[in-house]
Amino acid sequence: MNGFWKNSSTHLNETTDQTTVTTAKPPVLPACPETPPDLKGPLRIEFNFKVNLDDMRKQYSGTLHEGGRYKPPDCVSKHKVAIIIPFRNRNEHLGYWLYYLHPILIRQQIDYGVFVINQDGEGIFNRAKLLNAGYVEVLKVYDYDCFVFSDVDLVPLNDRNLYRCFNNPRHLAVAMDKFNFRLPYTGYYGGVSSLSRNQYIKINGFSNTFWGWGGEDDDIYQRIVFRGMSISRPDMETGKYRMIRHNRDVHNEPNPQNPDKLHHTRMTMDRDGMNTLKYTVKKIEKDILYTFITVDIEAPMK
Ligand code: BGN
Repeated sequence: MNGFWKNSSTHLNETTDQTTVTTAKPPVLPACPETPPDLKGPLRIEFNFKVNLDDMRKQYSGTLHEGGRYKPPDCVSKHKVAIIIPFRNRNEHLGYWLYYLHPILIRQQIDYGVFVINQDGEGIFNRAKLLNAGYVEVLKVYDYDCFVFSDVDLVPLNDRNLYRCFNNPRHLAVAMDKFNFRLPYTGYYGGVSSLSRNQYIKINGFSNTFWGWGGEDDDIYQRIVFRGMSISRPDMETGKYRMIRHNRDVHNEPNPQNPDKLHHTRMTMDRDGMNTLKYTVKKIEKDILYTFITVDIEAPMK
């Protein structure tokens, strides 16, 4: 027996014989189980320490791949998920987010990547337009079929809240501490949500025209309803979130024009969305913990 293996490896160096190539193939991995086996349930989340990103980079160097990407090593995940985070000037929040979310997402056994979409310049912030740009950019990287859109200041309190896609668009952040662990209103779709590629295409993506704070999530909710879909949600225990406290960004003040726009969503959604998106990529930085994409979204000044 020993002799046989010895001979065939010597053989490998000398010729590219078909049978030798076949024996060198890696084993076929099984599909990951529907329910990830190592979830812990409720988690303790605190924001009272400093996150050291360099320590994390070392810790994850053998686990994550360049650009903040992960694949379970011992099974094939059927969930190819891009996590898209709209961003500007919130490095401290991003540290906590990465610190808590990577281990959770790894336990959830998804094939995922973390993409931070950074708004360039000092213009008014536009969350939904950044999410649209993120959708386009991540599809240039990998064949993602599911998109989780997450604010940078939200960390789940339960790892059974699955960062994947469902038969209907999902709202994940259903019980945030800032709303006393309740939904503020039935049609609330803010914070963290997921849509499959088909669901996103059905609603023409998100609006590009909600500048400043407020209403863009209500607009997404309406798009979903107007296209005949409903919202899928985890139960209120599983859907608990902690928000990192912060002051409002001066470039993200409530915009008094936004509420009225919600009366027109049904009429405008087909001509305001992924089919009218315009932006330019300024820079792409690949870190071991995330991909950081800076985009110019033609933001007006305050
Ligand atoms: C709502 C905002 C949402 C926000 C939630 C929770 C608007 C539109 C006019 C009603 N909607 O009032 O965008 O996520 O509060 O903070 O401002």
